[in-house]
Amino acid sequence: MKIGIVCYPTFGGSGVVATELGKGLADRGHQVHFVTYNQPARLDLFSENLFYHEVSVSNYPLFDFPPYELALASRLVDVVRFEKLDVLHVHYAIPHASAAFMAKQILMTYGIYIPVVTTLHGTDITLVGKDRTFKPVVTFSINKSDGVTAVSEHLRNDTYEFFEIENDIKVIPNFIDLKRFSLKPKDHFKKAIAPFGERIVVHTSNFRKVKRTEDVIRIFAKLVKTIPAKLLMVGDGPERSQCEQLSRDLGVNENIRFLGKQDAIEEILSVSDLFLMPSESESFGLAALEAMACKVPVITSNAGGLPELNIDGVTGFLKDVGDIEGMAEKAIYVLEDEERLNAFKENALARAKEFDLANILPLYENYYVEVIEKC
Ligand code: GMT
Repeated sequence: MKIGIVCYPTFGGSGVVATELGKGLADRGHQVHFVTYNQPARLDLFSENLFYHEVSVSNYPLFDFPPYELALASRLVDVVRFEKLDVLHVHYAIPHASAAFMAKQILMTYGIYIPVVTTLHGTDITLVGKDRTFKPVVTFSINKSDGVTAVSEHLRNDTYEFFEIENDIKVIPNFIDLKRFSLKPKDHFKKAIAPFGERIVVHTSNFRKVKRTEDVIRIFAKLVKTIPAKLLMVGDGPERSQCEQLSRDLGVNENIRFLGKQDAIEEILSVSDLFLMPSESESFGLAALEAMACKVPVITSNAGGLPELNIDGVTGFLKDVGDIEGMAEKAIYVLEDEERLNAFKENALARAKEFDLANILPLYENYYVEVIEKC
């Protein structure tokens, strides 16, 4: 198939899923065309089946707000017409699904019908979508898509609850490339970070409010009273400086390293013993899956789709949002006993394997075929 992919080209979950999906489809012989405003962060390889079409928006002084959606729609018309695409797969409702709708309408004037599949990733529904400003556009673009997928049952149910949706929504969960995300021999790195054999706790995110990064610091401050440990905070974003200040206020800054944005996340996860994700909302929790694939158990909140990934008492623990005490208690429980920790590590990996790219990719391929045949 010739598949167009539209996504945010950033390190964020939806961009990562879209890029890894495109790379996987290209490996299986499909021709994949990315249409975005920047080269996607993980589109770092050359393949005869991968193409990248940049969307550039004019900076004409009249435009206080450069019209990205229109530029994207125009580019999509071009790419679909001249590359003869079979299907467009847009990740994130705003503005990608609405731009795709506009492109589809324009293409009809050329006698072309391009099927559009929209994947909902979470923040487009839970945060952005519920803002009344966007609600009509999100509802319309979901209903006008030829196929709609959501990354968890929970997100699917939320979408039906908050929007008037007439379309079927198919759940296709996030996936993991186990060739990249697996335990790497990084003992020298572990020694440098934890020279006295301390446990290594890790958090990776974009440090937005929804991630409750201050909870991570508070949980760590509690557990380090009982368990000698180090905390690695990976990523960057608006909450980082508050977290740095909080770690000083709680007197645990000597045991915490803020590493900023990192490409080789799998190497950091490979030296880690426990992953913390106390998010306010999380449609799936790709970062937790990445940790589990590197044999790291996870303590997460029970928000959103996290219970569909993290099995309570098996791959880690689930606690209510904001239950810092409960999360710290479970973190200590997992970390205090070597044998128990190893059992949790094995379970985490076994669960991650269920989300292997090789299992999930055919679900998308079959869905494209189903949607194309229906149109
Ligand atoms: O987590 C983020 O803030 C990034 C966000 C995004 O929109 O790119 O990630 C969302 O999509 C990921 C891929 O489907 C999911 O694994 C994340 O759980 C989801 N984030 C939230 O729901 C907060």
